[in-house]
Amino acid sequence: MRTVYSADHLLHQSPGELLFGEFVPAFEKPERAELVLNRVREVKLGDVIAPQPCPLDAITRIHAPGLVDLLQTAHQEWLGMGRSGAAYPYTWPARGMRADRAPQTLDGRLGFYSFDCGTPITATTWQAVKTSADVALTGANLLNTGERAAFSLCRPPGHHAGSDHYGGYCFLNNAAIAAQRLRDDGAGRIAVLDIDYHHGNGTQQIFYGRNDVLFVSLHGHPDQEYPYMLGFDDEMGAGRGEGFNLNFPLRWGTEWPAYEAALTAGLERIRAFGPEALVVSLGVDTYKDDPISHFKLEHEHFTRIGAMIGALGKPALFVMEGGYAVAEIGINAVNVLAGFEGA
Ligand code: OKP
Ligand code: ZN
Repeated sequence: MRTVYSADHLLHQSPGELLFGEFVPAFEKPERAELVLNRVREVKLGDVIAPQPCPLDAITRIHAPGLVDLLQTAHQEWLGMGRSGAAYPYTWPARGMRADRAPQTLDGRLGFYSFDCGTPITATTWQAVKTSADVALTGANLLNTGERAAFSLCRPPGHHAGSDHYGGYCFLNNAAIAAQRLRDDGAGRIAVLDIDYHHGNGTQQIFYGRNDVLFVSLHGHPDQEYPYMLGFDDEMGAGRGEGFNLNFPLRWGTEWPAYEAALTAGLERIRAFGPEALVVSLGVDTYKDDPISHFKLEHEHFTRIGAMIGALGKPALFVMEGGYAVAEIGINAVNVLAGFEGA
């Protein structure tokens, strides 16, 4: 399969994040995408192509204009206030506060449109974020031209970004933007399968009221794991979307047998839904040595995951999400893709 990649991802580099009260180097770093790309080339997965720049309206199909505008302008405004470094939010709306209107000040808007402090905006973040969405859209276009599969090597990742909020290293929801593109280009039903270790709260929120996009996610249980406030198994969709959201929260220490059982059940629901195509939020932070995660998958299990997805017999767009065991991220991610192709 072909890989869509752009070096523009290097334009986003987080200066660091808070971890247990200390400011530490960011886990989500540029090396991640470079090492996945190296592995794609090493195993000769297929051609590596550049993204086509897409108009902004593919993004505003999913995201609020206020969020998109903030991502584009926040850092310039930050500098204009005499500040340096990256723009971080520090105050967020809580229950009972005004959620019906965005604040006017930059600090107000940074908090209003985000849900954590681990997702800083630098001077060149927007270019990286916009190109990451283009990488996803270009992958969707490959499926539209009849390819059975494509790999969008997105960075920054996207599945935590909701319609009007960013966070969790994510600014725009690449997988959701791609799924919407597939719908807009004629697919009646699309399934999004999220196998990143963390719950794809953004993707769930975006499609929660819809029955044309099924969301299925396997992830660390929100009783134990980020993002803590979404991803429980009683979240099944709302209104017309009822029955079209399916979460498999799994406990710390989850090993292959329990993971395989959940994936089998998730794929069964996708099969019953009968989508024209699948978008896979491909995070490999389920790996046993991931520094911020607590599942126990090994290299070979990623191959098996790919084969199980391939056995659905549907076209699939793989969109890169997380994975922080950097030395092994290429092996794990490309094992899923090779497993899919071998199925
Ligand atoms: C993004 B993706 C460790 C705490 C967790 C946010 C995790 C975001 C994961 N510093 N911080 O789903 O891989
Ligand atoms: Zn993750």
